[in-house]
This record gives sequence, C-alpha cells and structure tokens, in this order.
Amino acid sequence: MEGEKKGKDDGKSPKKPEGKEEGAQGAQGGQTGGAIDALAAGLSNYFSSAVKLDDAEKVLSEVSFEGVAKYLKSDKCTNIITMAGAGISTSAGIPDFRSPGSGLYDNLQKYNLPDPMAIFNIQYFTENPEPFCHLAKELWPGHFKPTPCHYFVKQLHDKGKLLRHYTQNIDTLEHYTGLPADKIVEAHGTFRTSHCLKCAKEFSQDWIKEKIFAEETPTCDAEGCAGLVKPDIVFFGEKLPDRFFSCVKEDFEKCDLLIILGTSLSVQPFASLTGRVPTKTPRLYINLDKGNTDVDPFMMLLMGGGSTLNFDEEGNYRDVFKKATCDEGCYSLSELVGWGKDLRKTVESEHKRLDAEIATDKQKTNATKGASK
Ligand code: CNA
Repeated sequence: MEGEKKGKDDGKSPKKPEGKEEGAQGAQGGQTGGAIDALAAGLSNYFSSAVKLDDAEKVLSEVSFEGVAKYLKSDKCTNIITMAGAGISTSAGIPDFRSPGSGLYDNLQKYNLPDPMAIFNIQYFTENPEPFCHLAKELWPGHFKPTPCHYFVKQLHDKGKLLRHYTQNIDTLEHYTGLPADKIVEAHGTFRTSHCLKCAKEFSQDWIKEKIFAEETPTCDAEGCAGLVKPDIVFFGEKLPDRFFSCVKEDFEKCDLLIILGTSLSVQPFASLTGRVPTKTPRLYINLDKGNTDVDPFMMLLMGGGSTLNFDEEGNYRDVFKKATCDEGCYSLSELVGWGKDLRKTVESEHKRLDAEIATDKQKTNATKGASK
C-alpha cells in the first residue's frame, strides 16, 4: 500500500486505497498454504540474511555493474531469474502505471473512477466493466513488438543461463521473442485467454479483442449464461495463478543471479520475491529510479522475503543498481559479457520480420474491409 512506501509519495501520484496493493494483484489471501509457505520461507530467509558472509563466500569480485557482468559470463552463473515489470515494455509504446505524467494512474481522469485503482478492481469491474474495456481498447498494442530488453531475456535462455522469467506484465510480449512458455511466469495473468465469470467458459484473445474493439460488453455465449467475460489478468481482489506459487517455491532457492527489470516493486507479493533468493545471490536492479526498495522488513517477512535491496549500505556485497532504461541496461550488460553484437543483430532482424508481418496483416485487414463495403 502507498503508506508503506516510506518517503516515496511525491504528492502528485493519485493515492491508492489502503490495503489494495498487497490485497490485490497480489495477495496470498484465500491461499492459506501459499501464505504459510511464504511465512516459513520468509523466516528462513530472514535468519539466513542476518548471517554475515565470509569473503570466500562472496560471489561478486566487485560490487558493480561490471562485477555482475563478469560473474554472469562465468560458468558459475547458470540459474538466472529475471523479474520484470511495466518498464520493460514502455519502449514498445505501452505505458506503465506509476511514471509521473505518462503512467496510467495519471491519465484516468476521464473515467470518473472512485479511485484510480478501481479500474483494475474485480468488484468494480463486475458492476461497471465499461471503463476497463474502454481502457483495454486504448492500450491494446497496435503491434506486438518485443523490446531489446525482452530479447536480452531470450538471449539468457539461448545461452543456457535462464532459470525462469517472472513478469508482472500482461502484454504477452515475452512470447513474441520465442522464449518457451514454460520459462515464463505471468504473475498477474495474461490477455491471451479470458473466462466467463459465471460458467468459466474460456475465450480466445481474438474473441475478447473483437468485443473490446466493437465496444461491446464481453458476455458469455454459452446457452443460458450471459455472464460477464473477463481477460485472465489478475485484478485487485483476485488471487494469483497457482503456477506463480509453485514456480516460486521450486525456483528461488536455486537462483544464482537475480535481475530485476523495469518495476517500481510496489505490488506484493511479487515485489518481495527479491528477498527469496539465497543470501549469497547477487541482485541487479535496472530501472529509471530506485523504486520502492525501502520496504518494511515485516512486510517482506510476511511475503516470504529475506533482506530488502541494500545498494548503499555498508558491507553490501551483492546488490547493484543500474540507473538506465531497461533497453540501455540490457544492451550494456550484454556488451560487457561479449554478446552485444548478437543481441543487436537479433533485435534488428526480428523487428524487420515483425514489421513485415504487421504490414501483411494491415493489408489483409484493409482488403477485408474493402470487400465488405
Ligand atoms: P509501475 O509501478 O508502473 O513501475 C514501472 C517502473 O518502471 C517505474 O519504477 C519506472 O521508473 C520504471 N520504468 C519505466 N520505464 C522504464 C524504462 N524504459 N526503463 C527502465 N525503467 C523504466 O509498474 P510495475 O510493473 O512495477 O507494477 C506492477 C503492475 C503494473 C502489474 O500489475 C502490471 O500488470 C501492471 N502493468 C503492466 C503493463 C504491461 O503489461 N506492459 C503496463 C502497465 C501496467
């Protein structure tokens, strides 16, 4: 919740209602097993994070961006987890939530919402789906073109170094890089499928897109149902996908490098995953600003985390902050590891290929429109 972002309120951003950030695309509420697991992991991580490491146990030879690159290049680093947020997709033209001015929360006035987050609140949606559907139409990417940062994650996979990519994003861009679906955890769901809130019938991305673009309320076509259909993105007030919790349990203890990309680390429990990696594991955060890294340690504990990111603390042996756009940061890292040329080539050729596909699709759509006149 906003109150927990100590010293972060700039007075410009709309206030989020109390209890929403954790209770929302977030809460483990209703998932008692998940909550107990998280608390157990949190306690274990908390106690191990209090233990001081010997120099010999420290993984980075130098606590810097260059030090992380050197480690990444080594054979010791093979189980990287990437944790991403809306900032990895802003260069693809999709706005984030919280960037002042361009972020969604600063641009919702026209919907007359009781509060900015209501647009993603499940209760509000069931009573009043139009604002969300209208926003979804506005935000629907004109094309699905992953950013250099997305291709960097794919590069980590191609080099055999990626354990898993955890994303809060719902824009599905990761899939367009060719990263296998089992390497991706969409913590806050996805637009790829939708379900009827009444009978649970599944609908495709094309189906919901058609309804949204026709400005029709998406209602179920199963006989006698007519329930409201909602994209499978996690709204505030809904639980996270089971796969999120099972993968976290399986992956985080194996992680040997955590790369955090383009997220304000404001939404729980996702944000606290930064503390679920082993005490030795280096953590690199590439973002335009330091986000919400001064989380209440108790909140971190409850969410299963260990220690918060400590870039500036004396004795820091593993946390590195790189102030950059995700694209610049990933290009620089790839460059330092010696893969920069390949990454640039991939981005160039993939963008060319996707541009050609987009042009063909446009021609087809125009031809269909012409024929139906
Ligand atoms: P956020 O709270 O809006 O934070 C975004 C962060 O990224 C901020 O700290 C920005 O400073 C930073 N940022 C913005 N652009 C860049 C850039 N080019 N390079 C580096 N850093 C940048 O968004 P979070 O992802 O942290 O919050 C989680 C929400 C946002 C999730 O529930 C998502 O579903 C939701 N969201 C997703 C999308 C998407 O799918 N693309 C878009 C908007 C919101």
